[in-house]
Amino acid sequence: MNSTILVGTMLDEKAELMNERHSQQFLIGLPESGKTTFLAALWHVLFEKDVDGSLQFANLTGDKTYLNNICKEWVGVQRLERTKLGMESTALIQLRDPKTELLTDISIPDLSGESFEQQWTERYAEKGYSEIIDQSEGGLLFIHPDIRESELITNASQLANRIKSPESNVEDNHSNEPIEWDPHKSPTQVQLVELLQFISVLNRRSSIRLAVIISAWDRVHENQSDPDKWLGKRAPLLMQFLQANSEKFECKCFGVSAQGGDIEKNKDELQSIESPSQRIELISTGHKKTNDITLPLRWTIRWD
Ligand SMILES: Nc1nc2c(ncn2[C@@H]2O[C@H](COP(=O)(O)OP(=O)(O)OP(=O)(O)O)[C@@H](O)[C@H]2O)c(=O)[nH]1
Ligand SMILES: [Mg+2]
Repeated sequence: MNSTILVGTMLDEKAELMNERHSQQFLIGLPESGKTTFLAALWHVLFEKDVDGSLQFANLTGDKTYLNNICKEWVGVQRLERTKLGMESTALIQLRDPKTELLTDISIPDLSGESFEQQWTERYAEKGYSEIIDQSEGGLLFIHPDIRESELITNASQLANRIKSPESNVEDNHSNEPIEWDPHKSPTQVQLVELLQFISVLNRRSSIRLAVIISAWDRVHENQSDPDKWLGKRAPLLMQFLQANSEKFECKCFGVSAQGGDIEKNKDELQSIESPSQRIELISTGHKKTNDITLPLRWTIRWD
């Protein structure tokens, strides 16, 4: 672990002690759920230190090329490349809390969404992933608002009643050819519950903090000030799973627009904002909107 101390000499002793702390965090989510965009915006805010009260960058061990590259594209409102299997990157970032002067190292690997999809489709987790999860104190689960919806039980029973009724014409409408099961087409929330079940098994801590990030929040038009309500309505299975497993997953929900808008439609508008950190919007239920994208991490590393 890098022991370089970047704060003033009066804090050296304290910082050295605090440097002992390392917090592994995970970042999970299906393909295109907003993980890399979030990481790019987070790196910008940590580094620029231009958002009041936000966590700040103190030091970094490892290669920062990846973080710098995604950040440069994010600042320029460019479309970020999809994270491919095998090109995932990890860096050890030392964070400083300006309110308390505490320091901690965190590592948050940016994994490809495909590696998470594979856990559902092939029921297999890579050894490296298992180790990260086992060592993690907490993490961030991403869900994009354009989710693949599930049929609700209430709708399913209506459909069943229609099929049963003698005047039903359901059978006439479509062929009765069974549709072959394709795990890729499963509802988003079903796949996410499976990811969390993997984590329950792989992580041996009695409890971990899980920040549920509903990304691209600028696309959300219902319950805009209430991400908890959005999740309960649009992903009820996931919400109920989290409530039923609240001893393992201490959970908090955030609506986050890391990009600030649509990369095509709002490009000029986004580019004209002088400070890129001002594009970011984050909301949690019962709190005001803020630009501080470090809040979920502050919560999962238990500095809040
Ligand atoms: N409107 C809007 N779109 C966003 C936002 N954040 C991400 N997106 C879009 O969501 C898509 C996926 O974003 P990524 O950050 O690449 O997602 P990812 O989870 O890293 O995807 P993989 O690398 O495939 O696992 C892209 O088309 C982004 O432009 C946001 O805040 N607002
Ligand atoms: Mg990515």
